[in-house]
Amino acid sequence: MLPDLFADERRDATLGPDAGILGGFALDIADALIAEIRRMNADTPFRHMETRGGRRLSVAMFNCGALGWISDQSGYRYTAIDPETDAPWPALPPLFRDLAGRAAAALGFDGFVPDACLVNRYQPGTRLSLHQDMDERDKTAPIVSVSLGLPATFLWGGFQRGDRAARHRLVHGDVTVWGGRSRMIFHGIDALKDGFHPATGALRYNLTFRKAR
Ligand code: MD3
Ligand code: FE
Repeated sequence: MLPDLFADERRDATLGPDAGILGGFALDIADALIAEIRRMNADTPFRHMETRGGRRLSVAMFNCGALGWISDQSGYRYTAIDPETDAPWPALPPLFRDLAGRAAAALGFDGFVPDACLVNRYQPGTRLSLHQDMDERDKTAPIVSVSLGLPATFLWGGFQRGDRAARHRLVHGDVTVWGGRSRMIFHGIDALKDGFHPATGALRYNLTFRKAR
């Protein structure tokens, strides 16, 4: 798999089996992706969800697509209705769906059609501690993520929380794809460093495309 991954100066990298970084894969449409985030955010606020234990997530989030990931006092789950607006999540923009399908196919996952897109917003200091993505019914589908704005340090762990994590830099326009044997890897984002990016200011956005059901 991925015979040409190190073929040129692109920052593509394999992370593990069935997982890779596609350096700059979304760079040509990054401005359009950010415009879609801002358009949807006009009606659908970013919010800091709470964990079952009552802790507030430092990442702010909203969703688009048929289903959205939420966390509250009852735990984690996917819902069709945004509990904040009592309306369906905004539709998945065709540009988003097309990008996710092309990125998945680049790693050999053909026919990926996401039904959920989590939009994460990081401010300086925001972190996402090591976790597994376990709330999706179909664990055979890959997950595609898109980094926009400020750079971040991605933590790539093992199959147990205590496993030592490798660190990878993710920058504006990078796309990552995770499936197969890497689907249940512990992963996270280190505390975001202060900075300014011309496309987003002092923010990092991450789009995470999933097949939730
Ligand atoms: C590796 N988000 O929303 S995306 C998440 O940058 C999440 O906002 C991070 O982890 C972010 O759950 C990282 C990359 C990612 C997503 C899912 C994975 C990496 C993954 C699932 C399995 C292994
Ligand atoms: Fe995750």
